[in-house]
Amino acid sequence: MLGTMEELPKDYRNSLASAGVTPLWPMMRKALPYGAPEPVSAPGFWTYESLRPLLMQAGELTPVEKAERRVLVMSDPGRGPGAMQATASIYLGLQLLLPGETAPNHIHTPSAARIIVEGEGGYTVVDGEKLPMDEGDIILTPGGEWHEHGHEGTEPVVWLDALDLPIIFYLEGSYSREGKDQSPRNRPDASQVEYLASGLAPVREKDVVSRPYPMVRYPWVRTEAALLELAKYSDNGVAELDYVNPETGAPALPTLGFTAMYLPGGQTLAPPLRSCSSAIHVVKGRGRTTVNGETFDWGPKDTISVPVFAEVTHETSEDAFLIRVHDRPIQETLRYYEERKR
Ligand code: 1HN
Repeated sequence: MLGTMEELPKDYRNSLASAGVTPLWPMMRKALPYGAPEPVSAPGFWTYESLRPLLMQAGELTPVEKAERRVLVMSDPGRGPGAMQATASIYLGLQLLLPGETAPNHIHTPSAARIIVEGEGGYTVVDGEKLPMDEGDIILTPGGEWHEHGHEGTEPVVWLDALDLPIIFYLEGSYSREGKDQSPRNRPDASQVEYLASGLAPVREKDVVSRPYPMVRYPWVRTEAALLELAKYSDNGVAELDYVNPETGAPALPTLGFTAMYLPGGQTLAPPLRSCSSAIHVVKGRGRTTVNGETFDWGPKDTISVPVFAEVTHETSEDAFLIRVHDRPIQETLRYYEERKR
């Protein structure tokens, strides 16, 4: 047993505090738990059915000009009400844009990605490139890239934002700047022009380097088709594909990775325990997922959060397509990503 704070004489503790120091040994086990981390985060579950009416109400209560981004943030149950994060590293929020509205151009240090949940006619402009928002698409707005949203359709558009904000905030690195509206280039985005086929990239002149994020939109139609094709040749019918930078193969963002999953109906899947935390968003299908003994019955557009090293079991009642957002890339960079077989 390590010594505790209470064992130390009161006047000694006061002297330590006055000197601006604190003893390590009473905090040693908290700072370095044995064998595995002890997460604060708890499993979370947000149904679209419960959040959609609240989001539409936000649309009535708060004009977009007074919100800049009209978002309901998913609070980690382990941190409680008001928490601005879903796991230690992942911020999740549902954002609403009504027809004709715009969300102004800005730039910031955290990186973001959005998964389109509902609606047609929404778009994001990233670094001059106008990206249509179709359901299931992933659109990246990496740190340091100007971005703004607009809506040319007739019904509400909703998307799920995932950001590395908790990390950048913890590093005291989070800030933004506002800018003038961008003038979108009059050309379809790179996913529709330059990166139409996996394995093919545009020819570049000598010494011309590609942009750090050459493709910031991943159309869902292509993801779904690729999953179904891969699943045909998989032993258990399950298929998983990572979203990568098409020039380098690197994860979509430096901090966050995105994995598309196809699970056929009637399947039980118990992935390894992972050192990364995740959020799982249901694009289509139904099933039940147990996270550390908590069971969530999910359907289309629902979202689950998974703390580090959680025991996860998925059971599908229908063919299901999921997108998993995770912080494996940052853990790989820091060289501690780990998987443990169950
Ligand atoms: C942001 O820029 C967006 O651009 C969404 O849509 C959510 C949450 C925190 C900080 C910046 C967006 C955000 C955000």
